[in-house]
Amino acid sequence: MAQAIDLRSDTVTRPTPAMRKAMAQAEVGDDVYREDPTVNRLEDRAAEILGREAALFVPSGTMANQIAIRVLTDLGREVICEERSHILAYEMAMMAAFSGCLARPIRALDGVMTWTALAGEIRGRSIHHARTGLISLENTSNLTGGTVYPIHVSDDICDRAHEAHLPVHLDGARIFNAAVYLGRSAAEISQKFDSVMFCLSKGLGAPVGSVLTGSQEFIDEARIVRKMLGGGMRQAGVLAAAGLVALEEGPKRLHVDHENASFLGDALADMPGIRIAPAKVMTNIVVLDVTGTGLTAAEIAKRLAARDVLASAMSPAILRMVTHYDVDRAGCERAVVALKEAVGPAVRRTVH
Ligand code: TLP
Repeated sequence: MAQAIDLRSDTVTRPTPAMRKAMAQAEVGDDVYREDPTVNRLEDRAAEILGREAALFVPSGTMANQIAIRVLTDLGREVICEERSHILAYEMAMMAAFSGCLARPIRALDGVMTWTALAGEIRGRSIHHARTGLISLENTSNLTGGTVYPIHVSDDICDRAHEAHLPVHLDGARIFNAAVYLGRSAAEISQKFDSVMFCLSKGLGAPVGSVLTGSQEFIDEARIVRKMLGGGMRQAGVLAAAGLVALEEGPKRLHVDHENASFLGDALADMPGIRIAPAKVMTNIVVLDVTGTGLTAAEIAKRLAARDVLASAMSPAILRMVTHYDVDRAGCERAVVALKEAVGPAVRRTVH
C-alpha cells in the first residue's frame, strides 16, 4: 500500500535525519535545575530570534498559551479572543479551569480582529461586569485557513491595548508562516506583544515542543507556572536539540509549504460543491467548506482515507488540509484527484 498523504496537520511531521542526529548527540542535564545546556541554548536562541529578553521551552503550544493566560491575568477576568481561536476552541476550557477566566469571543472576518471590532468589548472596573484581563491574538489564524494579520493591525491592537493598560498575548503557533507570508522577521511582526508563543512541532518540524517568550520577569513567572502544570522536564535536551534544528532550518523552507497549499487552493476552487477562496490561502492551511457536496466533512475524510489521503474534519462543514515538509507537490496532486473521486458522485446526486 502506498504511504498515506497526511494532510491532517503540520503536527504530523517526523524528525528529519539532522534532528535525529542532533538528538542522539545532545548534551543534557536536569532542566528543572536549569542544568540542561541544550535547553538553555534553545531558550537563548529563541529569545534572540524573537527579540525578547527571555524564553521558556514547554512541552506543547497549549501549555504555553495557558501559562501566558495565567501569568498575565487574574481570577474572574475576561479574555478577549476570536471566536475560533485555539485558546478557546481547542484548549479544553483551561482558561476557566486553570486561570478562572471567561472568554469574551469576537467573530472577525478571516479570524483577523481589529481594534475597532474589539474596543467595544473591553470592560473596566465595574460593579456589574467582569473586567477585561487580556487580549489574545492568533497569527496565523488556524481555523480560518492560516490567515495572517497585517502588521499595522496587530501593532495597532497592541498599542491601543497598552494605552488601556491591557496586556496582549500572541498565539504564534505558526508565527514563522506569518513572517514568511509578510516578508518580515518573526521579531518584527510580534515586537509589541507582551508574550509570544510559537510551536517548534508544527511547520518547523520538531517532534515535540513550543517556546514562550517575553520579558525576563514574565518568563520567571512562567517557569513557575510550567512547574505547576507538571511541565518541568528533566533531560529535555534530547528534545531541545531537535527544536534547535527546527528553529534554524525550518523557517527557510516554509515557502514551499505555502506554494503547495496555494496549489491545492487553486486546484480545488472549481470543484463542484466545495467553497474556497484561493486568494485567502496565504500560508500552509487550506480550509474547505464542503456543505455544497451534500456530505459532511467527516464523511469526506473517511472517503479520502480509503484513498490513502488524510484530511481533518474540523466541523460538519469544514474540511482542513495542511501542507508540511512530509508532503510534496506529487502528494498534493494525489490529494486533488482523491477529493474529486470522493465528492464527485455525491455532488452529482445533489444537483440532479
Ligand atoms: N493545533 C492543532 C490542533 O490542536 C487543532 C492543529 O492540528 O492545528 N495554537 C494554535 C494556533 C494551534 O493550531 C495549536 C495546535 C496550538 C496552539 C496547540 O499546540 P499543541 O498541539 O502543541 O498543544
